[in-house]
Amino acid sequence: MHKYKYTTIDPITRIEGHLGIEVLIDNGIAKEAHASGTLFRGFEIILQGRDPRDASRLTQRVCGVCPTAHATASALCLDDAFGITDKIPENANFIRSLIFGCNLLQSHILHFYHLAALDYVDATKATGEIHPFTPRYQGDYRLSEDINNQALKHYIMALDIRRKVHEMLTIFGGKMPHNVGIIAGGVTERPTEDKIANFLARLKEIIDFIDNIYIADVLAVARAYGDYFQIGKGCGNFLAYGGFATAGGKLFKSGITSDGQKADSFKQQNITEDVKHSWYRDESSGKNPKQGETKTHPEKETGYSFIKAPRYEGRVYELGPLARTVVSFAQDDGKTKKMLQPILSEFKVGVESLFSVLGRHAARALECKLISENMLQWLNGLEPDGPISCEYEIPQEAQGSGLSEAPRGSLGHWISIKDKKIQRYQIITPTAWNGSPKDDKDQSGPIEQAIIGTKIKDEKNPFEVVRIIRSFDPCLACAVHLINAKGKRLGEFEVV
Ligand code: NFE
Repeated sequence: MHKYKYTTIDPITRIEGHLGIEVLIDNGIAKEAHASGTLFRGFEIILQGRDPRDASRLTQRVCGVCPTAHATASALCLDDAFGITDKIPENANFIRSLIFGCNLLQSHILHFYHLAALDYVDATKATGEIHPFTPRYQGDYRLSEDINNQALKHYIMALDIRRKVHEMLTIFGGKMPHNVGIIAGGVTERPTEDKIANFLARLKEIIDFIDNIYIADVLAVARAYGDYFQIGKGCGNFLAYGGFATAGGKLFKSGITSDGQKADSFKQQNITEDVKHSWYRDESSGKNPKQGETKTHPEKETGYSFIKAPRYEGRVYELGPLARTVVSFAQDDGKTKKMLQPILSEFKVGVESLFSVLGRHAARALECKLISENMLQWLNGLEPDGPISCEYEIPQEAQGSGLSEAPRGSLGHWISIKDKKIQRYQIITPTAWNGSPKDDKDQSGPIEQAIIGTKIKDEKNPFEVVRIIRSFDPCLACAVHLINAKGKRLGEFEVV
């Protein structure tokens, strides 16, 4: 009989939310991985029977980290259902992008410095203290003392930068989290010269931080941990809905690719959600979110997660900053190619090496550069006397969808309206894709696939596993909700 070592990390700390991972290790290799979202969300149920306009307020409560992504997707969804997508004034498009862009920047900076960096930076070297930097693993910290100390200073500096990005968001969004600026039909806040100047003053400092500190720190980590260009590849399929309307189309391109060289167009009717291994009733399996249902079945024996398994044409796809970068690269996007080239040259790697732990961190930092620089154009495009919203009537019956990007990948909202009320609402978050369990064909989800096959050097300190998981920046608050408290368990036992 085969004896496996079976490692459970639950919860994974320094991520957003509560994710449990079980990894089956055989002779130092991860043979099997189960990603489990052990909380139930249920916003789809809360929304039934409500005024459709409530969606932009309530769905933001799905998560305090990416609420503006939900505000954006729900506003697009309502615009579509109300038949006003083409009537949204340019001012409103720019202000929506500015509000959402702030949130994306803040989220990426949060992820690198306050969630992921301590996998690479040894906080105890400078402070001599383990607390409050726990839990942490022992061993594989490779940065020189100087770079390590500098990174710790930047850890503190990044807190201040995030505060300033929040302030920037409130100029047009009113507050953070859960802005009140983005609504169906446009936005609530008029652009004034004062507000534009206020935004700009902060933006210059943020751009400076991204260009000279954030990107430099990611490169410093990449130089010391170069083997992580080969670790955590995952499914190798990438999908992006596209986002951030600009004058020349979308800043983030829409599409799918499997090699980073050639992209195909994305069609939302090809999305389905499987539930064979999720705690939902089997009759809702395989449905497109337009017809999607949320019927829980927590006792289901084949289930191991409250996350469904979203698939595209029945295949597993990774979403997120890396997916957006690769999808744009495959479409020959000049800005993306220009940003990536110095990295590919310095590390002497091809685009396929970006399908990795380090590729995900690099893509996140680079898209901060892209967004922050585009903010200057969006600010310049504002017309203080121009309109900020359009009129509409809530239809008696309608359907709509709102596809956007979120910090962690593509985000979709779908609505059906009946008697002017929400009849059905479905949300598929990026972490639902990336953190999904196996599907009806037993294909493992993207994070699971990225772990399977990985060599684990020290099973008591499974750096590889947590670095892979955190490179996806999972947010289980987004994917699932409602706590079913479980303690931390990190150990080994034999499965016979
Ligand atoms: Ni809670 Fe979210 C993002 C969304 S992830 S953070 O980004 O949508 O599923």
